[in-house]
Order: sequence, then structure tokens, then C-alpha cells
Amino acid sequence: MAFAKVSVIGLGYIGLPTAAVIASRGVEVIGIDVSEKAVDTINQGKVHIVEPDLDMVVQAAVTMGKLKASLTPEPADAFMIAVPTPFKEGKKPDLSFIEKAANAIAPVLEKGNLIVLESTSPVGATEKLTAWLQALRPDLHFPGHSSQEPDMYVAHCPERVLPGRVLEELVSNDRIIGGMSAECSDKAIELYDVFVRGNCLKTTARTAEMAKLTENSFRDVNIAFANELSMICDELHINVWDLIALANRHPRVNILTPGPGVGGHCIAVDPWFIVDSAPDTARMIRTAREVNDGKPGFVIDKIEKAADEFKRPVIACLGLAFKPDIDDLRESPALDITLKLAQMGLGKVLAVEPNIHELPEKLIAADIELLPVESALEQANIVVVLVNHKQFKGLDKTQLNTKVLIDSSGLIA
Ligand code: SAJ
Repeated sequence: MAFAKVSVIGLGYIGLPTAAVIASRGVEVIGIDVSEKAVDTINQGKVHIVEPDLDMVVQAAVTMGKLKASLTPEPADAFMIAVPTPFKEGKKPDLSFIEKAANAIAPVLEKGNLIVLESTSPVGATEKLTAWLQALRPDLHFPGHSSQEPDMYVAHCPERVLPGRVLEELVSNDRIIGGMSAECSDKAIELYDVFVRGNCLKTTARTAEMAKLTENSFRDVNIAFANELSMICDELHINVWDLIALANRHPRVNILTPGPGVGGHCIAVDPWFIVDSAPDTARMIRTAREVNDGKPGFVIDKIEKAADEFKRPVIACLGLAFKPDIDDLRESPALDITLKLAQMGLGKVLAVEPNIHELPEKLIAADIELLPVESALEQANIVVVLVNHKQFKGLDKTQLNTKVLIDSSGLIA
């Protein structure tokens, strides 16, 4: 086998499922993470993140002896880097985790190794990674950075899986593979062929980087259109949900769903990488980000106005997750809105989130109570729909007749 041993650097939402799926194909996988807790948990066959079926796949891979986690890298045939790429001050991409990964693997690299960057990255990051590795290992020859025939392979293959469907999409999605050279792309395709059923589409590293940013920006711009429409319709006293349903009957119109804002760790971040690279040209992409970032404030203003009508209203917030039918509360506009309402002291805030059993510490500290939907509705004067979880779909709407309803997600409307 061309890849007898694969190392995955960063065992988070992308790295761990990737490591486990490759291990399930019989390849020896060593996962590297800086968190001792994550490493220990995985080595016990358990998981430290929530994703459907991931626990089973990890447990099987660890039990079979194919997946092992460690704090320190060791030699392997291929290294897949799946570390975070957040933005820092001024919405500039922060590549420090990629640089740390390069520093960590450099000492164990051997001639002929493949290094794949999976982290969503600004254009030029794969070239930077290659330059860092070349500087750290002058004895090896990296593509584009050595005067001699390269003996190392470097490529970018951005992850594209949807949280909540990661295991399925890891295998079934097409992959964009952009090598530092055509040989690098071919080598990386060999690796992805081990576990990907979709097509591996060959391109350059820069195009692959831009493709991933483009996909998430496309979605962000389209969601911004829906969010802007919802605010315009509010001003014009038009039901935006009826409007969208009608407009979407046109064969070439497909408007997405307005919501309380755009959450998650990708769509609200990645477009800024394009804006940072082309600040004067990326005008629509920047505006879309601003529209979506402004939506939670719009929802809060509406709730504040409604609360003015009561002495100390009870406000029930339905949904805390960053999107429907998941339990992921990170970067969630619904959670931010709920917390802000409590901090503003508008009234008693009740949270309903059927996918979790206890509230995060900061919500408890703000005196927010987690309740089943029925009890929250019983007590509430104002009901705010933030996330369209399936558990809310069958709600008895007559129960809401006596309440002020603010439906940011179109559950009832
Ligand atoms: N949202 C709306 N209205 C919609 C659709 C989504 O308000 O019509 C909101 C959601 O509620 C959520 C946010 O947008 O807060 C993002 O949700 P999402 O389901 O659109 O995307 P993510 O962030 O879960 O995953 C995205 C995916 N990218 C695309 O669909 C182009 C996924 O394939 C990527 O792998 C992932 O980002 C990533 O890691 O980059």
C-alpha cells in the first residue's frame, strides 16, 4: 500500500472523523493533537466532540488498533493538517496553527512524504506552508522551493463536510485537490482514493484554496439576501415567508431561509479571507458579511420593543444551536441573542433547547433557565423562535395566540 501510515494533525471536527475513516479502511493512523485530554479520550476509544456516529467509528478504529492519538508526531507516509484557521484582529486570517503544525512535523518528515493542508485557508497558504517546511528542512526538496528535483509532495485539499453529516459527506463528497505541482495533486489523489467515493478533482493549490472560500461565500451572500429581504419586509409589513415561497415558484429563483444570523465556524469566517486578500474588489462579499452580522441586532431590537409593553416579561427563546437539529452551540447567533436579552435585563429569559441537557456556564450565570418547550410556553409573554428544530414543528399554535411572537426562523409564520 502506498500509504501504510497516515498522520492527521489536529483531532477536531474535521481531523478526528478523517483519521477514524481512514483507519476504518485498514490504514494505520496516528492522530496528533496538542490537547492531552483529547488524546487520552481518543485512546480510550471515546470522542470529545459531538457528531452523529463518530463515537462508533472511533471506538472501532481504536479497538482494531488502527487509530492511535499522540501529543508528539512520528514518521508517516502522509501528513494531513486539519487545524483551525480563525481570524485575528482586523479580520485577518490567523495561520499560526498551521505554522505550529509545520514546526511539529518538520523533524519527522522523510523523503517522499506527502503533506496535505485540509484547513480552510486564504489564497497562498499552501505556498507559505511549503516555504516554512523548506526552511525547517533544507535537506529535503519541496516543490517550488528548491533548485533541485522535488522529493516531497504538498497539496491543499479543503474539507467540505457539513456538521451533522460529517461521516457521510467525508466519503461521498467530491474533493478538490490542488497540488503545488501536478505530481503533488496525483499523489494526494492516491491518498483520498483510500476513503473517498466522490470524485477527486485536480487543480492548483491556489485555486483549491479559493474554491473553498468561494463555496462558503456563495452561501453567505445568498443567506444575506434572504436576511436583508426579511428586514425589508418587516419595514414594509409583508410576510417574508409567504413572499419567499411565492418567489421560489419561479423556475430560476431559489431564495434561502432568513434566520437570526449566520453561525458556525466557517461561513461567518471564510468570506473575510477573500475580503482580506482583495479588500477593494470584494465589495459584495464584505457587505453580505455585514448584513448577516447585523441580523442578531435586528432581532434583539424587535424583542426590546415588544418587551416595552410589559413590566417584566417572561421571554421564551426557542433554540440555542447554530442551526436546526444539532446540539452545537458554538458561534451561535441564537445563543448570543438569548444571552444578550438576559444581560440587558429585559425580563426573565427562558431557553428551550431540546438537543442539550444543561446550559453552558455563562447562560446559567446570567440567570437563564433551561426548560422543556411546554413549560416555557406556559410561562412566557414573549416567544422568540430562533432555531427551527424538528421538535418545535408540531407546536400547538393556538397556545401562542395570547403571546407576542417574534419568529426569526419562519417556524410559525
Ligand atoms: N443559514 C441560514 N439560512 C439558510 C441556511 C443557513 O440562516 O438558508 C445559517 C444556519 O442557521 C447557520 C449558518 O447559516 O447558522 C451556517 O449553516 P450551513 O448549514 O449553511 O453551513 P455550516 O456552517 O454548517 O457548514 C458549511 C458548509 N458549506 C456550504 O454549504 C457551502 C459545509 O459544506 C462546509 O464544509 C462547512 O461550512 C465548513 O467547514 O466550511
